[in-house]
Amino acid sequence: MEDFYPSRISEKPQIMKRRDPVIHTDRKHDHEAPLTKDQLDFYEENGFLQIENLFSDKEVAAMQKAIFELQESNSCVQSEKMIREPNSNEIRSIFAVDQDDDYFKDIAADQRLLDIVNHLLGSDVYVHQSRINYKPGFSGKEFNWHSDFETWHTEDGMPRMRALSMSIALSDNYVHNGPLMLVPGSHKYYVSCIGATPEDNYKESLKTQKVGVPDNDSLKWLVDQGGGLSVATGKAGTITIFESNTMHASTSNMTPYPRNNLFMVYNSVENKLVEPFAGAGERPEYIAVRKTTEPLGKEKILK
Ligand code: 6CS
Ligand code: FE
Repeated sequence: MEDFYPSRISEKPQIMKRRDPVIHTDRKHDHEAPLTKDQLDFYEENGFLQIENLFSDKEVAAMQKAIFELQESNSCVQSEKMIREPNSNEIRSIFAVDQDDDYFKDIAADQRLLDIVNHLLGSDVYVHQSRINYKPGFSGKEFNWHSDFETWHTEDGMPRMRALSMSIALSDNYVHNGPLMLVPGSHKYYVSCIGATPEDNYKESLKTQKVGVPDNDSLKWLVDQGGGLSVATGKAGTITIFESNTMHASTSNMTPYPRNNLFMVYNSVENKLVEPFAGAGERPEYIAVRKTTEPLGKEKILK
């Protein structure tokens, strides 16, 4: 298959234009959308969107309890799906929560979320990746600048930009406890990164990402395009949707307040994974789903 977004191949970084729509539904049908025109315009222009109060306080409290229990019950468990902080034994991420736990499976298939995702991606969808990111107080370390799509394309073989992340804040995200930082408008460009992909890169990259991060000049260029930087703060329950190629990062958490988020990555069923473009073998199913790609939701959008 043609590589529309080459990366980690050339010795020089390169910035190219995005070659896919941001909203994959014909915008003539916006009146049927679960989002307002202003929300859709914001997402299309900035590459992310925050929504408050989609879940009730009771639902948010239940999710908080569920991720706390998972953290407690796994504190001594050794599993590949459990990523520890680089310099401590605290849990940084738990992957594939929607595959392993019916409660999270139901959240991923919540029709309120699917209505939005189906509209933005213009098709049926499945979960490409799910995870809880715990960023514990004092010890939670940063996530370097990256476009998720760059990794999913090179390491997982995701062909096109037709996926998005849905992040549900499960603690209050303040400016000071390491919230998500985004470069508004960066989703319109693709930074082709330098550096080959090491074997089993994910074993390191999920703790500290070194390959697939933009060079400083490219990042500055993206920020200088006018959008500056945005910070996705919000009370627990706030949803942040961000496009697969939106450049983002977060700093370490030096405060006593944990920053916990649940992530579901939805991919279009028309954009299923092929062979990884970096040629370095497939990542495990708990990071990049290949088997369970049946469309989610009660009413399927048939094409
Ligand atoms: O490698 C990945 O797929 C993941 N890594 C990061 C740092 N963010 C997105 C994605 O979950
Ligand atoms: Fe990311």
